[in-house]
Formats: sequence, C-alpha cells, structure tokens
Amino acid sequence: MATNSALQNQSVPSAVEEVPEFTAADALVDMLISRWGVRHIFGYPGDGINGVIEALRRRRDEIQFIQVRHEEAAAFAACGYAKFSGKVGVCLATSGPGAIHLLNGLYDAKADQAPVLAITGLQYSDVTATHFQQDFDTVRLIGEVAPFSERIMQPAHVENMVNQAFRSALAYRGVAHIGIPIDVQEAPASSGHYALEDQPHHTSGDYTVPLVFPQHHDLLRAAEVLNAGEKVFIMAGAGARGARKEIEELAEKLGAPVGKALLGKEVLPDDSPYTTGGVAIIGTATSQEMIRTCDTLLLIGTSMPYTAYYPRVGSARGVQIDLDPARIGLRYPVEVGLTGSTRETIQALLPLLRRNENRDFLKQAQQSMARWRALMKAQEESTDVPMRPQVFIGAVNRNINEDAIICGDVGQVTHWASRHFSIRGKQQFSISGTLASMANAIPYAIGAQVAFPDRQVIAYSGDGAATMLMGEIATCVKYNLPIKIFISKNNALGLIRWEQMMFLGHAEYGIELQDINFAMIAEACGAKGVRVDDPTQVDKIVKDALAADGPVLVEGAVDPFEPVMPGHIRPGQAEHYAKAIRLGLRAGQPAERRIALTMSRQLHELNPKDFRLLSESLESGAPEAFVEQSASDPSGQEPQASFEIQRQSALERRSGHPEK
Ligand SMILES: Cc1ncc(C[n+]2csc(CCOP(=O)(O)OP(=O)(O)O)c2C)c(N)n1
Ligand SMILES: [Mg+2]
Repeated sequence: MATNSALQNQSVPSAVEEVPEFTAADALVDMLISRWGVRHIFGYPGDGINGVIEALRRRRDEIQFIQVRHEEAAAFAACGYAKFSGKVGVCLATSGPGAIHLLNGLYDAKADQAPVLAITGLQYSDVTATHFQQDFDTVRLIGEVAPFSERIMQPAHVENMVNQAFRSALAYRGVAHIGIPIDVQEAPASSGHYALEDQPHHTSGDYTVPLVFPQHHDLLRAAEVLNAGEKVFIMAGAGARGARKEIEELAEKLGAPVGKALLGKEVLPDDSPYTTGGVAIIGTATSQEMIRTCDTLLLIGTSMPYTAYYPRVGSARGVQIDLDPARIGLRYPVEVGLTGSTRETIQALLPLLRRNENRDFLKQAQQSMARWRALMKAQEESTDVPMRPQVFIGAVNRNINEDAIICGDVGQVTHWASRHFSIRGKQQFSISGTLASMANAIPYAIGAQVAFPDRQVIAYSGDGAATMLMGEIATCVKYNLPIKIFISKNNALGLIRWEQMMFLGHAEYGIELQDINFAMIAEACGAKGVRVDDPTQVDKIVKDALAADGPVLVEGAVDPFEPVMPGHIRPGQAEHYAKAIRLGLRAGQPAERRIALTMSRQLHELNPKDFRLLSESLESGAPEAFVEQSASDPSGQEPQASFEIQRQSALERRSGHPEK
C-alpha cells in the first residue's frame, strides 16, 4: 500500500471538491437526454456556449458531443442524422460566427424537411445590443430558417423552450432553434422565477406522429381519374419513402412506370420492373420519354422542381398525394389532390382502382429501361483513359453493401449518383436536394454513421465540394467513424462548366480547380488515402477500401471532359452547347475540341437521334469543331481521337504543367 505522502498529495485533491451547481445549461442537457432521448450532438465550442459544453461534459457518458471542424458540418451532420434515422438531429454552436456558420446546413434541413434542433449561445444579457463582441441577433437571423427560434430568458424558461423546440422541429419537419445567453447558461437552475400564473413542469415531452387521411369522396375522384388513364406515370419523391410495397402494388394495378425524384431514390430498388429511375436532367431517357407521353400523372410525395420535365400542361390529367396540402398543385395542375400519409392513402386508394389491362405503356417503359441499363453498364465498364467518372462510381455501386447508406453531393457527381447508384436491398440515399448545397456528403455521412454505427456509410463527392469541408476527414478519424469517402476528381467545378455551356451558351470560365492530392490529405488527417486512375484497377481498389477498417478516402481521377447530358437533349440545349464551343474555340480555349468529341461520344451512346441533333447544331453553330468531330467519328465509331487528346491533357496535368 502506498504510504508515501507525496504520492498521496498527488492523488488527493488539496481542497474539498465543490459539488457543482446544477445550472440552467445542466437542465437543458438533462431535457435533451431524459425527455427527448438525444444521444449525440454535433457542434463546435466557443465562449458563447461553454456553459452548455460543461453540462455536456458532466453527462458525457449519456450524450456524445461530436466536435466537427466547421459549424456548417455540424448542421449538415444533424440533417443527415435526421434524414437517415427519422429522429431529430441536434447541433450546437457558439454565439455570433458559430451560429452564422450553421446557417447553410440549417437551410438544407428546412428545404428537405428534416427535423433539426440548433442550440446556440448568446452574449451576456447585460451587454446585448451594445456592439459587444460576437453579439448578434442570431435568434432573429436563424428565425428566417427556423419557424421556432427563441431565446431562453431565464432558467425557468428552459423546460418550456426545449419542449417547444422539439415539438416544432417534428411537427413542422424542419429547423428549431434555441439561443441561450452565457449568463443564463451558468445561472443555477434553482434561480429561475416562475410567474404566479405559471406552474413548473406543466409541459410534456410526448410526441406522436399523426396519420393523415384524405376524405372518401376525394379518393373516389382520384380513382376516377386514375381508372380512366391508359398511360399512367407515377412520380415518387422523398414523401414516398417507406411505401415501397404500396407503390409497387399501385404500379402493378395501373400498369404504370414509376420515375423517382432524386430524394425518393430509395423508394423502389433500381431493378424493380416498375421503375424508370431518376427524372429530369439527371434522370433517365426512359423517364423523360414516359413522362412526355403519359396521359395521366400521379405524383406521390414529391415537389420535384423542374416543371419542364413534367408532362406538358394540358396533355395529361393529374392526381397528387402529399402530406402537405399547401404543396398540392404546386408543380402540375392536378385535378385531384389527396392530402394524406403516403402508405395509408395508397392503401385506401388501391381497392378503388381497376386493373389496367392495357400493359403496353409499362412494357414500353421496361424495354426502354433495358436499353438504358445496358448503356449505363457499358459506360461503367469502359476502359477508356482518362477513366470516365461512370467507371469510378460504377465500381463503388457494385461493391457496396445491400444496406449501405449513400450520401451524395452536388455537382456533376449528382448526375452520376442519380444514374449509377442502383438502389438495392435496404440501401438508403440522400443528398442536399432542394438547397442543393455542395459539401453535404461527408458531414451527412458523419451523421449517418453516428446514427448507425454498424452499417456501411459512404460519401460520394466532387473535388470542389470535398475541398469545402475537407476538415471533416479529421472528424471521421477522431471518432473512428469507418466512413468510406469517394471523391470523383476532375479538377473542375464540372457541373458549372456544362451549365455555362448548355443552359447559357457561354464559354466555360472560372471553373477549373487546382489539383489537390486528396489521398495525401486523408493520410495527413490520419485516415487511409488511395488514388485510382486506371479503369482496370478500380474494382480492386474500391473493394479493398470498402473492406478496410476505419475511414478511407479513395480519390478517383476521372475524365474532366465527360459532359453532362440529359437523357434526351433538347434543341435549345444542343444549340447552346454548339454556341459555347464556338465561343471557346474563338477564345483559343484548347479544351473545346476535346469537349466537342466527348460530347459526341456520349450523345452517340445515348441516342442516335440526339447525336444527329447535336451534330447539326455543331455543323451550323461551331463548324470548326464539327469538322474534327465528324472526321474522328465518320461512321458512328467511337471517337478514339478524343481519348488520345484527353490522355495527353491528363498527363500534362499530372506532370504539373498547367493547361494552357
Ligand atoms: C455551396 C455551393 N456553392 C456553389 C454551388 C454551385 N455549384 C453547383 S455544382 C458546383 C460544382 C461542383 O463541383 P465538384 O464538387 O468538383 O463536382 P463536379 O461538378 O466536378 O462533379 C457548383 C459550384 C452550390 N450548389 N453550392
Ligand atoms: Mg469536380
């Protein structure tokens, strides 16, 4: 037994340890844990929130504080957590800059209707509104994104505010915010004053999810429209998640193909005989064809915004199912809107529907999808160098688990994700859909992995987006989150290049990115980092990465000139592309010739009719490019010349010579 007094002096505190005061911050954290079952909170400390941080420290065995590297990532992580788990995601930041950094992720939650609670610090009450440091009215600021954004006035206010915040986030499926001044955080909970008219603990934390049913006469009206349709097309979105069985039954009965808005990607597996995959510019040619020719449209839980990809107004009758009555008729002039919970509404509708004996429309969709799937597969198996982005994502798609959680990001990568992640089993997919903010993938993956420690979680992102919140690789390492990060690296803000060209007819500008060695960045953060640029090696490298323990980043160096193409190009888009190429050529941009070639490669693969359309546009709009393109592709063969030019360019880039 140690009797040495020096040793005793070291291990025994010299003064009797004070029993810590139970503060308002303690009361707040206790509410999170005991009443609302919060086990994880994503955030970043600062002097404006240290009272709450201390309360989290005291209860660290019951609630884990996950310290990210940027508050935006905390909000995204909370959003990802909420989207994949269905529970409220909680994030935390200090006053002023910390709270302001949260905003983008909070807007993401608002836009995609994910329940998120933000807790932020506020300056001491006595210096508020005196131009004090970090004193900004973030309650008002965040009030724009959060229908519930309130300041905790004093300790007796904590319980009311926390309950209200959670109920608001859940009931309105969005953001709630509570700001708490430093002095209130630190105040003893017992110092709260209750008004004479108030009584402590009068609120409850019980919350139940309502079931919403449409009225029977509206169901009958909807059935009348759907029964009259010969060519019914269903478009399903995020609100249809969890209704896989019901939607398949509906599709079978109506003989209706089902297109999926991006946020509804997991609604049906991609090998379902009913699905035509994604819709709109990132979707499939099949969806585009079927939507344009349907006579009846059934929208389920979707507000997919691009109305140019809906049937022409007047060409199809419409029915819509949505939980939010304010969204009925938002995108298409439907005849009948059914406000209701998706599964229950479909279950109520099904007995009222007759089986559509005309299966032609569905068969046509299935034949077209067979061609589309074969085309996607061929692109994924291409051995062209530089490696095509479809090859990289194809390898990821093939090798991930049947229950993987897939976090997509915004960019050209969204096109590849929409087309090449073919959902199967219990896989889940999400992305910053409506806000469409870059850099959501890695923080979403952090939120997902925290919610589901035993599932495979992957982030698939462009190089531009990955750079924005690169610090979060360190977060993955710090918490040993075995997230697999796949970066489709094209040294460009790829999507913007194609948008400048296809939508506006502008020559590309401001879109090139300095080369970054992401594998080395990952290693520097303590993760494993690997690189692949060889299509013949990609399968093995991806497989090994997925099998490895801990976080791994795979950088896929992909062809920067693989263009974005809609399933079917429209005349205006082809003309814009041609005009942009002409402008680029005149400005002496060397990439332009290669772009004309890669474009023709994709178009040629997609559809001979579209190929002719672009060729004609190039011939009249950019004859210089057309000459080269047609010379290398005289008989519809693959334009091999383009690969050589691209390879040279990639080699130049790799050897450090900047593009001219
Ligand atoms: C925060 C944010 N800034 C800018 C944009 C506009 N934007 C959309 S996609 C994109 C390029 C994305 O580049 P990258 O991540 O490299 O993906 P790529 O398109 O090359 O696949 C940009 C700048 C955005 N959506 N979000
Ligand atoms: Mg990029």
